[in-house]
Amino acid sequence: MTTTGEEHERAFDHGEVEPRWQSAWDEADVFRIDDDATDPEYVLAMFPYTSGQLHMGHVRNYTITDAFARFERMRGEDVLHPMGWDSFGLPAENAAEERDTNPRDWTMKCIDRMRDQFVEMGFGYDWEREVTTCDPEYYRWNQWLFKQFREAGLVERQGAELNWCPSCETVLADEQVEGEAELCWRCDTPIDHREMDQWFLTITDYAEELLADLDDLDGWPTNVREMQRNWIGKQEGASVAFEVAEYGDVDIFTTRLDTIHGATYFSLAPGHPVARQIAEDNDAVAEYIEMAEGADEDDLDVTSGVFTGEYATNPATGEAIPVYVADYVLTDVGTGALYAVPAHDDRDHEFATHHDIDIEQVIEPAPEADVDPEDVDVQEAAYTEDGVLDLSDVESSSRPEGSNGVLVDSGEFDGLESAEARDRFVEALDGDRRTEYTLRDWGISRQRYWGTPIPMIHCEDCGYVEVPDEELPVELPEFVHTTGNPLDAAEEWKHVDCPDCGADAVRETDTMDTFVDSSWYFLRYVSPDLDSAPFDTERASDWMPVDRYVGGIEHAVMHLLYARFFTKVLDDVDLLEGAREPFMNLTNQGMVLGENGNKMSKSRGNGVSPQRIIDEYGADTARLFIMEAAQPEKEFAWSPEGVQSSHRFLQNVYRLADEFAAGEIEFGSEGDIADYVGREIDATAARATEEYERFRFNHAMQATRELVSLLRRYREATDPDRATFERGLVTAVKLLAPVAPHVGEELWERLDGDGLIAEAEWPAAGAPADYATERRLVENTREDVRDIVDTVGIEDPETITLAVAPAWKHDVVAIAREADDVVPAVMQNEGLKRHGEAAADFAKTLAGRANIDEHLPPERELGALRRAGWLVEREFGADVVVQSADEVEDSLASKAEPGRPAIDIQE
Ligand code: ANZ
Ligand code: ZN
Repeated sequence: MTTTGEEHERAFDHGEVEPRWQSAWDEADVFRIDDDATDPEYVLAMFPYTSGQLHMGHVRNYTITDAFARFERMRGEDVLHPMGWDSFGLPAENAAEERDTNPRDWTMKCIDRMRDQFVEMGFGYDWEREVTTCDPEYYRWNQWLFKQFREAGLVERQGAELNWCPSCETVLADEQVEGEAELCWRCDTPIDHREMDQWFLTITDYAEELLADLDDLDGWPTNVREMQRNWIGKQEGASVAFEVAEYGDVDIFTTRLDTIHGATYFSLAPGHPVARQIAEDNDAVAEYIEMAEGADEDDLDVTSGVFTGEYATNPATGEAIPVYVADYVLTDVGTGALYAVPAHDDRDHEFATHHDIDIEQVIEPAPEADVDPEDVDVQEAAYTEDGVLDLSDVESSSRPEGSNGVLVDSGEFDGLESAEARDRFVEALDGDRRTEYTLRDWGISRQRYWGTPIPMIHCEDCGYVEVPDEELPVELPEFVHTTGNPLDAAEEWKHVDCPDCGADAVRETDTMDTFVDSSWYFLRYVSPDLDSAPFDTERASDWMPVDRYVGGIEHAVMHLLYARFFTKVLDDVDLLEGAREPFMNLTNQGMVLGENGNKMSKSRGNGVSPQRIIDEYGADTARLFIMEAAQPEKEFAWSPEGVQSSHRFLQNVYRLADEFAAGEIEFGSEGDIADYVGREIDATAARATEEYERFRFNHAMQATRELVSLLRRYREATDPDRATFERGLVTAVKLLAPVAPHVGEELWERLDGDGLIAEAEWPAAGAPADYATERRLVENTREDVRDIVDTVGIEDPETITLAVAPAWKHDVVAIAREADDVVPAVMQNEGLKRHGEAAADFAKTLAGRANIDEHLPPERELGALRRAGWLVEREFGADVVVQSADEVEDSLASKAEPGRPAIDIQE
């Protein structure tokens, strides 16, 4: 960029200015929050995984919380705005393999690089509260909490299916299995699935509460709550027994007991014990089970299955129906067995069609339903309607009762509605009501090195024994390069004495899922150095919940659900008090797309490096552009023009303030105009404040831009009033400062502000009463003048007269806004009688209008138009006269209406 000498002096040199203010904040400890603060505003961004690379998604995420935290701080709030590092995980292990280093050194380097970039972006964190999950002082508490959970009965060892590489003889993480063919990432051998015991946290114990409390999280986006509801997947149903000859009673789980007369086959999951029993004497079934268990869940379609030759007896009809083993029946859902009703279930319909099984209709639309029973053909497609089907997106408190499906061909139950039939069948068949959840327990075992060692020791005699508290943390041994889990190879580390009996024993070599780390890091920020507990219970109870949480939608389910689960458990074991939900308000920022509207990515070659933007334009430009481009939840495409525009705006504000500071502006005093500008300043502050509160930073910046351009016009139009102009500048700079903090500081200094703007007081936000109405009046009037000038074709207007409607017309409007029948109401009004016909005529014109706007009393209209007259003068180069109706000729006065002054233009 080339600039002339003079412009250069006026330009804002970000390379010099930004680091200077970053040090100033640091020295003044602006972002530090005292331990004894009571209930500070807790503003939190999801901490980053330590890839070492800051991308635009991060920049957006962190600019949002930073701007909001700065806004709240200026409003006088104590603000807790911490940052940390989600620093365990497989990528570090892979990087270490590739680079001949170890995960710790690699991770620490990444952290240093990212921290530097955060500082360069001007993000204001309390670095004394920095939390690093791979630090033994952090993961020690993962281990301690694991033991607390275990004590509370929330840890179990259960079998789980794992990826196994037969050649490396090791378990592989899902990420280590490559491609459709499922090859080991190291040796390209096709992997197997093996059932092995793993550690689980029994989150299912909290399924009901995790679901129910979603109803109260009204500071969360609806889609996230819905995703969690679906993930938890509550199904209310029943179980009843079918007798399978020779094998006895087999329980099924169903949500549609009303359809039981339509069952035409019975189906077992491949893992069901009865399926295994049948397989003992039936090769086809044995083969099918083996095939199904080796395959990946998604590889088999709904029609995959095999007939067993056995029959099950339907307890409702006494009918014998064929028993299949089918992969679409899941072993660990419900009872792992179901009766199938092809007429009323899509999957069953597809299966039955493929296997040529009967389809028998037992439900038809109720008379009041939209669908004609004649139009339902279950041979073609399943009729799945029952009126209460789609509950997942309905808050549990407001779910509809009842049903619009009615039973047919169901014996004595014919004619009943589905919902009622379900109740009656449970009784009649001696079934059990049963609630099932799709949510599974949380398997936290990972067979990798770079994670928290699970603090258990296995002893031949004592079984699993906990590592005693005083031996925590169980620190990771040195990293070794190996094909399998490096912890398995760490012989010296692995072999220990049993804490109970002293015999030779072996450490658990699995580490914890890194989601454990992120399930409580927001509590560690409260007391990051505490070495007697994971966090200070009293302070955490006071500071929680997080008031504003901002992060990516990719965490909508797992991270947020696990963090909610942890919070509830911690409350139950008395480590927290009264904070059963961790995050009050949640915002998921939208994606930053590349210029072409595609997702930004290195491989697509459309990535924009934050570092390049910082270097070229400065952090403030990047921050401002991102915040102006869209509201936080919306995605937007990167735009070089947008970046330029933000950059130019910052330079403009800078120049205006600089000219002011340099004493280059001539001042005078003009009462009405100064009044107008003064009121605009107040109104802008009020508007911007509200927009900041609502996380509509783009609107707040729009208001700020308008104020700055008003100040420029003010300066050009007249010799402005010094105090008003200065107040306008100060206000604009303050409104801008949370988003563009470096420019904010620089200008604050030029304007002789006290201390740092980061700690300055937010502008008082009292908008003048009815200001929106006043603005509308001014804007409408300006538009009307423009219309007249255009339509009449006036070249060079000399005088523009604006005449405000008389008081009695205001009275008529007031009556019209209230009354149903306008004309009689006006005619009956004593005060209006003397305006007789004129009042009636005016009432008639109002009666025809759909809505009648609020309006200001005549004196306020006069004042507002007089203050804003200069804008019209500037626009048309004419004199503007503002008068009340009785000061002008009747022919003009009669045209004036409240909110719409009469306009006369003379050439
Ligand atoms: C009979 C029936 C008739 C069902 C009908 C549905 C419709 P959703 O889909 O959420 O309602 N089910 C039971 N156990 C299963 C398992 N282990 N694996 C796969 N599916 C299983 O889930 C409940 C339904 O899923 C149950 O209700 C059952 O099929 C099936 F017209 O029973 B239903
Ligand atoms: Zn032992």
